[in-house]
Amino acid sequence: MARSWSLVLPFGLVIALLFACVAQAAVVEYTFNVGNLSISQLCQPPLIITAVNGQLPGPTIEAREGDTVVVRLVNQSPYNMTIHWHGVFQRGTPWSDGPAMVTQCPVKPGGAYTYRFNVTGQEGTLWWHAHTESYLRATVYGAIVIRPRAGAAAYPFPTPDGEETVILGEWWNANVYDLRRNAFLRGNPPINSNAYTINGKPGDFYNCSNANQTYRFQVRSNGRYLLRIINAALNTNMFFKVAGHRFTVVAADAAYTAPYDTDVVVIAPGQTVDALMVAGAAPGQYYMAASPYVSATPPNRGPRFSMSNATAVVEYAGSTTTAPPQPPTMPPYTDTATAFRFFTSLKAPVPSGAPAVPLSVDTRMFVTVGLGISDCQPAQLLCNPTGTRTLPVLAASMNNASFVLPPAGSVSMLQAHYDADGSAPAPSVYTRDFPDRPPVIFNYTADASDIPTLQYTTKSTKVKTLRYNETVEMVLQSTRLLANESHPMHLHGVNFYVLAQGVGNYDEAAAAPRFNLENPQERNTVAVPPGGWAVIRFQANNPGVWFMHCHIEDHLDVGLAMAFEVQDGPTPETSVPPPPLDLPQC
Ligand SMILES: *[C@@H]1O[C@H](CO)[C@@H](O)[C@H](O)[C@H]1NC(C)=O
Ligand SMILES: *[C@@H]1O[C@H](CO)[C@@H](O)[C@H](O)[C@H]1NC(C)=O
Ligand SMILES: *[C@@H]1O[C@H](CO)[C@@H](O)[C@H](O)[C@H]1NC(C)=O
Ligand SMILES: *[C@@H]1O[C@H](CO)[C@@H](O)[C@H](O)[C@H]1NC(C)=O
Ligand SMILES: *[C@@H]1O[C@H](CO)[C@@H](O)[C@H](O)[C@H]1NC(C)=O
Ligand SMILES: *[C@@H]1O[C@H](CO)[C@@H](O)[C@H](O)[C@H]1NC(C)=O
Ligand SMILES: *[C@@H]1O[C@H](CO)[C@@H](O)[C@H](O)[C@H]1NC(C)=O
Ligand SMILES: *[C@@H]1O[C@H](CO)[C@@H](O)[C@H](O)[C@H]1NC(C)=O
Ligand SMILES: *[C@@H]1O[C@H](CO)[C@@H](O)[C@H](O)[C@H]1NC(C)=O
Ligand SMILES: *[C@@H]1O[C@H](CO)[C@@H](O)[C@H](O)[C@H]1NC(C)=O
Ligand SMILES: [Cu+2]
Repeated sequence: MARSWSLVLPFGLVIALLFACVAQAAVVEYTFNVGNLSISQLCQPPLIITAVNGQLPGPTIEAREGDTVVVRLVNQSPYNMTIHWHGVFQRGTPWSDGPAMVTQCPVKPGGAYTYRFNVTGQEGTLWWHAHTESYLRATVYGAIVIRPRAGAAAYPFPTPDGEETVILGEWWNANVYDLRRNAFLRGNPPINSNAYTINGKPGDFYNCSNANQTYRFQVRSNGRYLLRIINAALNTNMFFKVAGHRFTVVAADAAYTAPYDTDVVVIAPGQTVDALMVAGAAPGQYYMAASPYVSATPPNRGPRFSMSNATAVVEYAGSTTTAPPQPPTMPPYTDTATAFRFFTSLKAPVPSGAPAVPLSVDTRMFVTVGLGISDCQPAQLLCNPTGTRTLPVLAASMNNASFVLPPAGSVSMLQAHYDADGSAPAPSVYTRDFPDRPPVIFNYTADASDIPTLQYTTKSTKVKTLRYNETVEMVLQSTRLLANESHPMHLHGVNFYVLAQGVGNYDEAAAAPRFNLENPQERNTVAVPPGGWAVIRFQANNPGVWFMHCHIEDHLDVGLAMAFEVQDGPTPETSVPPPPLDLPQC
């Protein structure tokens, strides 16, 4: 795509016009062929995985703020498929958000659908991934890079000499779809991955020496690099370090932050962190490493994790050293203090003079999040062979509502919302009774592992209905019914401000006076501290149906989700548009 041109005028005068300087928005187009890829990892026999354009990770979408992105998804895989553009607001394009049965029916094998959306009002790193059930996002994911309209020179930090996308992932030596379906049938036992990956490759510590299993990243001595770090892992929070180097965090979830100096980045599933790294060490080779942060206590109650690390190599150009790369010292797997420090240290770049954070709140919600138990679902044949209700299975809930998607073959929630036209009769596939408060008040952070009556939860599809442009404040309170653990809560459709975070039971009288209303971080995914709480605030200025859920796949699968139904505003621009003609039908 031509970004600049030259006008050759008489008298040899050449005037270069930079498109970017006149802030011209472009249309960037991609075709995503989702299909089989045969790949061998960890020295195992080749495995057929589902991938986009034969790549793992899939292609990076590169755009500038204000551009229109058009992606044609062609489903050549054997599975129902959708893609979610994680963190993209989708203002005015709710039918392009992607979660299956929330905003669309899936694209069936052999089908196609074109996603169209603008990336307006956000800059930095986001990512895309499959948003269907059964683990398909383990191999169907990639980066979205949104640069300023005027190019890299317009970053609110020193222009980097280079940029590198660093996508953390998880790898299974198995067909993940079958693996997940079998686990579901047996009552959702967790399944740990065989390796973590950096840009699809596990690195040097996995009992497999194969030159193509380690990602290599070239730097020039004293160069300044922008690392766009994405946690695409299904179930694992990660620590990230580079031996002998420090970082300056400059953005998270495509929102700029005040510069934050650190030697370790902590990143929950769904989150992104942009960090500058100066290659100021002695020329040589250094390991970049990602290791799990296991938030759960007791640890065996959380998603399973493998005690290993993914590595890539940072190599200085021209270095002649033959010494092996130096590894960084990773934090202990259970280092919640380091995670809490990182998560609470990020701030918006400047104290906002204008009231960026909405100060008056229309709706206050207090929402418990956590794991529990439930009855076997009818489809879970292997956990409930006799049809009795005596075998409890793992479940998760928000305010004791354990979310289930509308059944395959019905209609998406957004379609039901659109068809209901904001009036009675109520939409067919959900109810409007998601509670603002927990139905039972209890000591949320007390160990309740021996109180099954509290742990028990039931399945439903409840939404919270909001008027257009309402301001919502939500306290997310972790429960300790089965375990203390961090839940990375992700909201579609808008960003939120993180006003406060803490441990224990939320105490409004103590917390509210200490809210950061000056320069809170803006995010699309907040890691609610284990055994603690987070307070978020957002403006519901995007009509549609927006999923909110834990980004740990094992928790989402068992119901740690809800949805907001945001009603239309007064104008066509503030209303849900008609569905695109090629929107898949169920
Ligand atoms: C893709 O792989 C699956 C096995 O995972 C196989 O059943 C299917 O036939 C393959 N499809 C194509 C188009 O090769
Ligand atoms: C690595 O190389 C082997 C054989 O050389 C190949 O089978 C495999 O697919 C490659 N793996 C990756 C991740 O590129
Ligand atoms: C997307 O951007 C284009 C070009 O600026 C504009 O014409 C269009 O109205 C925008 N679409 C939405 C839904 O805002
Ligand atoms: C490598 O193999 C050894 C011996 O089988 C095993 O103990 C170790 O856990 C393996 N390491 C990884 C990272 O899989
Ligand atoms: C990664 O894990 C291996 C053990 O599996 C350990 O020997 C190595 O030091 C670790 N590397 C880093 C960078 O932490
Ligand atoms: C709630 O439980 C925690 C952890 O067991 C305990 O420290 C705290 O005192 C309890 N709070 C109340 C009000 O009982
Ligand atoms: C959740 O709801 C179920 C079913 O009504 C009830 O048995 C259970 O005690 C409730 N638990 C909590 C924590 O509210
Ligand atoms: C939405 O509400 C905010 C303040 O709460 C106000 O500044 C803004 O103008 C409103 N926007 C619209 C489109 O009504
Ligand atoms: C749960 O977390 C809280 C707050 O971090 C802590 O005080 C408590 O000891 C933890 N409880 C268990 C059982 O791990
Ligand atoms: C795929 O989607 C169709 C229609 O949306 C549905 O009928 C079918 O059951 C789905 N298949 C699977 C394997 O989920
Ligand atoms: Cu979770």
